[in-house]
Amino acid sequence: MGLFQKSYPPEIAGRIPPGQRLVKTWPVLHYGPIPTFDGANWDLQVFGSVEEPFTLSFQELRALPTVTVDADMHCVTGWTTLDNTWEGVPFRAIIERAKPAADAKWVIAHSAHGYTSDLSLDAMDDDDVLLAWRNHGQDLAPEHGWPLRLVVPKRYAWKSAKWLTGLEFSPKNTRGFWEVRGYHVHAEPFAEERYSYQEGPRAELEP
Ligand SMILES: Nc1nc2c(c(=O)[nH]1)N[C@H]1C(S)=C(S)[C@@H](COP(=O)(O)O)O[C@H]1N2
Ligand SMILES: [Mo]
Repeated sequence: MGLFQKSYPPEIAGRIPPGQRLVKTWPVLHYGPIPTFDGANWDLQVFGSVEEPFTLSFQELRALPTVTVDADMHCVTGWTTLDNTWEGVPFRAIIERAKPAADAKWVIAHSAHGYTSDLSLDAMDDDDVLLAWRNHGQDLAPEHGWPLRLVVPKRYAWKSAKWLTGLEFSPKNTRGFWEVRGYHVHAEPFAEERYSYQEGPRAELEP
């Protein structure tokens, strides 16, 4: 603990990863413009190394059973927010329907304007990972990812792609937008996995 590290009450201190600070507002952070949404032309494609690739229209997406997940959010620039209530479709429902092939080890999230993020299937196959369209009981604002964003609470928030348009299962990793720019493939906040130089030599091969 450095001299300038802010200290938090014990009940929340354990939820703030090293090098992070708690903020009360919800910052907006992304690269590039906010895409416009047109429900008639929107779809989500689930493809790659799966037995049952499928595409969901906006209506089909919104007809699926939903869950509510209470999760913290950690941006690698240093801010953390606690107790974000997300609503949407659990990623495990996508896994069940798509049936990943035995060799699928990675999931590449694709979103508007070519933004991508790569996650191990191990990281994605968790009960708090979801495709969300509501936060704290309200539809997501366009700047927070409407109509659909990925939420992976146990990874730095750049992995949680806003304006999600596709989920690609793959035996091999393809580094995402930030991962090719020097950020970590696994990105676990409590291990402070911020940068690619911290990765082991096989981080991209063995999830
Ligand atoms: N499509 C897309 N998703 C994105 C980003 C982006 O630039 N484009 N930025 C990421 C980063 S760095 C963070 S911290 C979170 C921020 O989400 P918020 O703006 O809803 O707080 O979105 C992530 N998802
Ligand atoms: Mo971020």
